[in-house]
Amino acid sequence: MFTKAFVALTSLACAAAHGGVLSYNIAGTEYNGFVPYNTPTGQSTIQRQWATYNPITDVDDPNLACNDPGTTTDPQLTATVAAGSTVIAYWNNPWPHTIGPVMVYMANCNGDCTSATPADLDWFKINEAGLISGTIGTENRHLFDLPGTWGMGELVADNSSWTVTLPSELPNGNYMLRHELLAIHTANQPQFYPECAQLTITGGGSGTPGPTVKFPGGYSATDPSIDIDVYSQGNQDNSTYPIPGPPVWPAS
Ligand SMILES: *[C@@H]1O[C@H](CO)[C@@H](O)[C@H](O)[C@H]1NC(C)=O
Ligand SMILES: *[C@@H]1O[C@H](CO)[C@@H](O)[C@H](O)[C@H]1NC(C)=O
Ligand SMILES: [Cu+2]
Repeated sequence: MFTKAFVALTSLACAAAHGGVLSYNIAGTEYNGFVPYNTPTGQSTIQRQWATYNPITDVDDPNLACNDPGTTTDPQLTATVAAGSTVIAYWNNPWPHTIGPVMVYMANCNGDCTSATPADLDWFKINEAGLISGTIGTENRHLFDLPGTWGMGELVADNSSWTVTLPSELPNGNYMLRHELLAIHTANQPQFYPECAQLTITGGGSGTPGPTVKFPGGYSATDPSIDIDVYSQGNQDNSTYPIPGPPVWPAS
């Protein structure tokens, strides 16, 4: 009895420390996400499955593309939306981390996304926000040093949500949409929070999205923006944080 209560408490505390995207607003329509910790049976959403609130901590994790397990729901849904529309992703509220970049990727499924394997897709980045102001460090060491403000901090300030505009240049087709938070508040231990949802784009343009990367594959464990200690002395004065991954398409 005592043991059971202890286990329940620790798993709650663990879940409260992390999380993921719980729902989406796509061009004004609300879509529920997959509910982790619940049985997949009977769950039918536009989101790919994710089992726990825990982060992925290794750039080579086979589930880096669409979280663990990243499989389809039954039946798997897909949201139809016009290119140029707004997508709002809602994380568990309040999202517990404020240090690190926010990135949004897409990949053409070249057919039905429901039969796509996330690790095989070619991902291009459509949005990112890294160090917005101040320094990487969190200490106010000098009179004019400001602790950094990050994309993830803006996400928390914006009701733990992230708003992105789907490029109007996107050609029509079926796409996987991938939101990713990279939390770097633990020294030299990145936390990746990827979440995927299936979209069918209509009213699109004739752009050529790219450059593309695979996940895993797109990130290196030795990238100084991934293997980073935000508490190091050098980073207290460092106001340059290159966001990992490819440049945003289309270039602005
Ligand atoms: C804030 O986020 C919650 C979901 O976490 C959502 O239900 C609510 O509508 C949002 N509030 C605003 C003002 O957007
Ligand atoms: C600032 O931090 C970035 C990201 O870790 C790193 O690439 C860069 O070399 C650092 N700059 C200095 C001057 O230390
Ligand atoms: Cu966490």
